[in-house]
Amino acid sequence: MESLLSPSKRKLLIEVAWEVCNQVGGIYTVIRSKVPSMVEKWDTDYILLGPYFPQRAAVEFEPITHDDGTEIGRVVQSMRSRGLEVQYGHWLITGKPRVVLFGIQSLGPAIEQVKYQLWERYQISTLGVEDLVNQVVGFGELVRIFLTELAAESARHVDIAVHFHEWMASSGLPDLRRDNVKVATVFTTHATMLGRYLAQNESGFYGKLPFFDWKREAQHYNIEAQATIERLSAQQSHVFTTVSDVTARECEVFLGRVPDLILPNGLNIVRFTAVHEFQNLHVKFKERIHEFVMGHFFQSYSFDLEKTLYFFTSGRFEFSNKGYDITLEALARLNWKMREANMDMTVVMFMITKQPFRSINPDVLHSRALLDEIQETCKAIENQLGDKLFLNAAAGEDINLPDLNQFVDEYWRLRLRRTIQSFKTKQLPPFVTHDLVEEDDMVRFIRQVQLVNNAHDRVKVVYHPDFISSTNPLFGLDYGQFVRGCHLGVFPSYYEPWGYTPLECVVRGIPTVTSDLSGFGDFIMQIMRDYENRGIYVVNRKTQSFNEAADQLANIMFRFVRLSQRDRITQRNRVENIAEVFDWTNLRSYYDTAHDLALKRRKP
Ligand code: G6P
Ligand code: 1S3
Repeated sequence: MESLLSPSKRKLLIEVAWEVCNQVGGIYTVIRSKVPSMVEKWDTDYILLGPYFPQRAAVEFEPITHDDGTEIGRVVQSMRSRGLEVQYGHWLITGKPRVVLFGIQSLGPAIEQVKYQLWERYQISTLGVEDLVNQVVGFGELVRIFLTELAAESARHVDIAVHFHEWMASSGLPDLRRDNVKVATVFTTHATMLGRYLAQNESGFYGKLPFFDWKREAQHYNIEAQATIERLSAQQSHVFTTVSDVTARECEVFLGRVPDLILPNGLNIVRFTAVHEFQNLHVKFKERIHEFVMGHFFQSYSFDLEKTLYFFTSGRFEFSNKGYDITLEALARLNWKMREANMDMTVVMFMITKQPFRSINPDVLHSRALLDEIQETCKAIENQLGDKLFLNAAAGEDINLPDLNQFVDEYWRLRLRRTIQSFKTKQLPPFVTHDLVEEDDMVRFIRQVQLVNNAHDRVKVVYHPDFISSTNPLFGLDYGQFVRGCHLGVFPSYYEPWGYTPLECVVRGIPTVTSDLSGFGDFIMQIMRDYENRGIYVVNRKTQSFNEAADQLANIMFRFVRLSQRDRITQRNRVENIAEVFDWTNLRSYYDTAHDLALKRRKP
């Protein structure tokens, strides 16, 4: 198709998302990691729009305080002069793009008129909706005002493409089309609202998919406003896209439009020049996980850390969507297989998610502290012994090694004995690290499959109902470091439009399990034949029953446990080698196509 655009016109790209300078979930990762490669192409003709939350923005936003003479700066001034709160500055991330953030409250009572019009024009009822929807509608209106003014001021000499991410950014999109504002629009849905709810609540979701009545289901789950904004945005954008073929099927049913394009998600990948560097990091951070494991388990019993593998899963608490159920079921089968085979290996599985809790379990904290004390005492004994042995060796005539006990003070011996005594307990190591506000499905399932950390179990479970951060006293690692220290990531999701978690393993050289119902798994199967050989295992959840898929997963893990250390090292090298495929410098081209197409469609 030949471009109909005037070659002399400048192009401007604007991306709009609720998660600009406001981290909530996966979309933040998409936008933020993509920025460097967008800036590389668009330079200063790339701007992002987001909501303004002062506390969140404080750490990642730097205002532009002078008149920069740009069309964006002028529109910002004009909106401010009408009493609207508009922040304009740089997002302090790699690439440092310009951003415009809108203070939603500054719309004041005008929000009521906006909501009335949503009803009058599109039959979107926002009566009695949760506050988040009200905020989203306010944000959408401010975005609409901004784009309308910008187009009026500059569309004669600039071609403007606007990319909206999710319904939370796009409630103003239908009006932009209705008013024929001169901007080309792309709308990307990163998951459908209805898909998220129905996959979680309707058994056999994929089989029933073609037969769902979107409106009835939206009413049933009380998400009619959200689902309708999403549907209208999909239908009224010049170009409609989603993140995977898996989600594209839902879009057809729930949003009434087949996506024009699929835009797979990438990361901004920085690889080490020396190949062995990431392997060294694995060892370094594995040591830190060892420390936690010693504190947590060794008060009850011990096992050989040289023969211990760390598996983990991580994600928001959508119990069956994220495949936590099948993971636990498969682990129970793995435990049985390992015991039957008389294996001396141990697998420690970390289930990382976020659930309401009161505090870290005091016993877990206490045992961690006691372990630290044992370590300090050992260090003190080591120093004392070393010094005295040296003196003795230098001064003495006897060339044989003396009895070392004589070099350690009674005080240190007693202290070590006492600490070890209070460290030891007859109780089983807890399988949950925090005091939960209430018992949840994870706890119930762990009990049901009896993975309760008995001494004879080859598979141990640590349920950590909080995301990992470096301030966390149990690990003292950030999420990326924790991933590096593990051996295998396990993410056999049932509902996952894309799924960054397996990709986050791949780029750190950690093998991973995904599923063919996740966008990432589906994509890898399309682009690579020998993915398993490269350390990416895909569980078939599309055509297998829960039971069959659990068996497949148990077998995958059992094979992994039987790999030699040499095999594991080779596999880590192979998986890390794939990373570049997912670098935005490669995947940006999908976005480029979407923007070009929107600009072409807008023109005629
Ligand atoms: C890296 C290091 C090796 C180490 C190995 C442990 O490859 O370079 O020195 O032996 O990790 O691997 P493992 O799979 O047992 O944690
Ligand atoms: C969504 O975030 P989620 O975890 O709620 O968007 C992500 C980015 O596209 C995607 O990776 C994920 O699968 C979706 O579910």
